[in-house]
Amino acid sequence: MMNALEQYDPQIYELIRQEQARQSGAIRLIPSENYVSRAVMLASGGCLTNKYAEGYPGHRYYEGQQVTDLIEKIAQDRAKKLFKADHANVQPYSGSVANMAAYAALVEPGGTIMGMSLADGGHLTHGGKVSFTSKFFKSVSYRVNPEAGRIDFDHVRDLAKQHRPKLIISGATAYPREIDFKIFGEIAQEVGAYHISDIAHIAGLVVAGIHKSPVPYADVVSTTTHKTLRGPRGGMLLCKDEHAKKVDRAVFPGLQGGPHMHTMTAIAVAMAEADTPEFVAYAEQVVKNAKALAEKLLEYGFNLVSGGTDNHLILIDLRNKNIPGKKLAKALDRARIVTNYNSIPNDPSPPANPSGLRIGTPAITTRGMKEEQAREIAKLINKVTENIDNESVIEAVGKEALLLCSQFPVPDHFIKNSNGR
Ligand code: DSN
Repeated sequence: MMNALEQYDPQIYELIRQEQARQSGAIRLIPSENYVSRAVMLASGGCLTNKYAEGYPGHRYYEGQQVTDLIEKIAQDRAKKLFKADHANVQPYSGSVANMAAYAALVEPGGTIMGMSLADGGHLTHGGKVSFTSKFFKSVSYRVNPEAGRIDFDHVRDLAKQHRPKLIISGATAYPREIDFKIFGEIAQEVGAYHISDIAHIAGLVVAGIHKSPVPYADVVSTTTHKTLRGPRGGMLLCKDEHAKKVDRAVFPGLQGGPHMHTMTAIAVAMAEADTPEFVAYAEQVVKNAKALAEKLLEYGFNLVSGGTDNHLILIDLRNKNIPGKKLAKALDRARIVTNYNSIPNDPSPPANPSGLRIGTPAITTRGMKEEQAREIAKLINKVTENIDNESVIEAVGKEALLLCSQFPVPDHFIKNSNGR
């Protein structure tokens, strides 16, 4: 495929080659990123990109669905098995659309939704001020406890009782601790709200059994497919049978037209990969690596929101280092360590130049790195932090990072194929 691209569009071929080199020559710590297998890559770049399939298997608005129906059913079945859910919709283009569809399925426009504040680790689509989720719905946000950096369920319950939302969203995008979905389910029941759980970040940890699944406690579970779950860029909704029709109608024809069949095909492949002991071992290592990285950072005097991590991500509060998150993220990027600057709870600085840095371990774990390398990475982060204005040190760290990358090349395959290879 790449040979054909080189021949027909050398300019784009060259840029893809450069991006591939960047991904392989950098320590990628953005917690929502990963490396997919060659099998996932092939499926997402295959001929299914040519097919329109508006509707659902057996009920399409276009002919020629002999193969697409089979693929969508396989993707649905694999997702249902993996997440132990009654129903799966594998059509959402992304997590944002999946969330919007879940809300639209259960709440009338103008109804009240309640999610974690963006500033405290929630996602834009959990009712963030600038998101359409707060324009089409009335949004109420719960905060984390400012000292502990953790969800305060008394506060969530009080707010729910005060505002009587139609739905409560559990889940986050920058929250380093395990979330008790059962309590969220109980609070939702107490106030007569639906419970939607967004597990985009931790889906891989949930299917591996490391974090408890929200499926028994939520009306609808929303996820992306590309973070810890290690599939292509996409979204998915899981729900109880009673909500299946409403959820399906909200996705199509409510919010989307034809599903991206190539992505769905790759999701099917990723679901099979996630249903293996190798995936469980990877997910366990993701958390071990995050804990090792967090412990070493603490030793270097970094303040971590909530004091550490239970999952794949770490949120560093940089105020004691007197370095804005953006400045450190940019310096680290020059040193081949890729992170993202992020708000911390009660951040005195604005989101465009916040006080935090968000890092995570899915991608380095996929490369085979373990606790020893996680600690080494903490050392490199510290070196850049302590020499933030010294370009020659930053360059030297970049060389160390490149060496580490060369020792852990990006693998093509993560699981044995059916021939045992
Ligand atoms: N904003 C993405 C992330 O990086 O967490 C989630 O959509």
